[in-house]
Amino acid sequence: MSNRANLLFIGLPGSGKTTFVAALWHVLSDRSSATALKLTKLSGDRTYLNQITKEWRECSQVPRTNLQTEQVVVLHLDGEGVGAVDLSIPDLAGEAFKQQLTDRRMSRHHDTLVQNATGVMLFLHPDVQKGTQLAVAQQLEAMLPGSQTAQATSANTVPNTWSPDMLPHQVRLVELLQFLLERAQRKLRIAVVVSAWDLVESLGMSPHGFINREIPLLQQFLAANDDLLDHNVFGVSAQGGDITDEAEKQTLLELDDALKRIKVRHDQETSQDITKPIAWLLGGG
Ligand SMILES: Nc1nc2c(ncn2[C@@H]2O[C@H](COP(=O)(O)OP(=O)(O)OP(=O)(O)O)[C@@H](O)[C@H]2O)c(=O)[nH]1
Ligand SMILES: [Mg+2]
Repeated sequence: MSNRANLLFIGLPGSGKTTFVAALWHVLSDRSSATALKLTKLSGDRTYLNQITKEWRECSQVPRTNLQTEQVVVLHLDGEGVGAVDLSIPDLAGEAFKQQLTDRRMSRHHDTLVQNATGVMLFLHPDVQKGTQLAVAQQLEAMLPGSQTAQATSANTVPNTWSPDMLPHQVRLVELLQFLLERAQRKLRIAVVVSAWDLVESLGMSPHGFINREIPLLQQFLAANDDLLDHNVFGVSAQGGDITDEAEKQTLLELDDALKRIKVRHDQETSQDITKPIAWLLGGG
């Protein structure tokens, strides 16, 4: 008998959810590498998985998920410390999470997914830190009476009224987690996945170190709520590199085995096992 488990992948648009699912399906269906979780059988409609994994293999951009293209992926897995499990993972649109922030409402469908979630994977792309927050702060400063730059500030550089678009990235992530905790019925395991890890690995930090330094509000929120959640942080390069850079894309395509593109960093350990964060969410590791 298999247990049933439901994971919830959350993250803003472009945070790497679909790319992760595509690489995961490649690894599971390829079966040639040692992974914490293995596929036990194939069943259900695999059209979506095969389509995104084909794009992934070809180093093409996986299509952005929108509210119409959201799919639920079901995987039959087995692993040490986890046992046989029928795992369901909806590939949701980041757009839906963005709407939760602007409308402060969650659809009934999302609410059901939250209530049934065994574990949550929170995706964040390391590049989104590059925002305009400093520019906004400078504009606000210029508006203060007595500011040296106040005279030079023309009407069109004065910021408009506040809008949710101005929310810093880490505030958005904490908001998304607050929505979850409010609706979840039990203590949740949350795996934070810093996607596109290849872009930041040269900084020499561990994934924990990275969010500590770059996204401290999120780190503090996770630590302060340890009565409601258990968390862990992984750095995952699911694609292996920047496919918008032609030379880098060629290097990735020339690898004799696409599995070698994947890198998963956890604390000081680096592996190619993309099932690790899922195994941890399911109680293994
Ligand atoms: N450099 C690098 N970029 C990556 C990696 N994985 C994903 N990306 C890029 O990050 C972005 C994430 O894309 P998706 O996987 O579609 O993100 P998503 O969270 O599914 O987005 P929505 O469907 O809009 O919710 C894309 O531009 C990818 O090319 C990686 O391992 N390395
Ligand atoms: Mg997507």
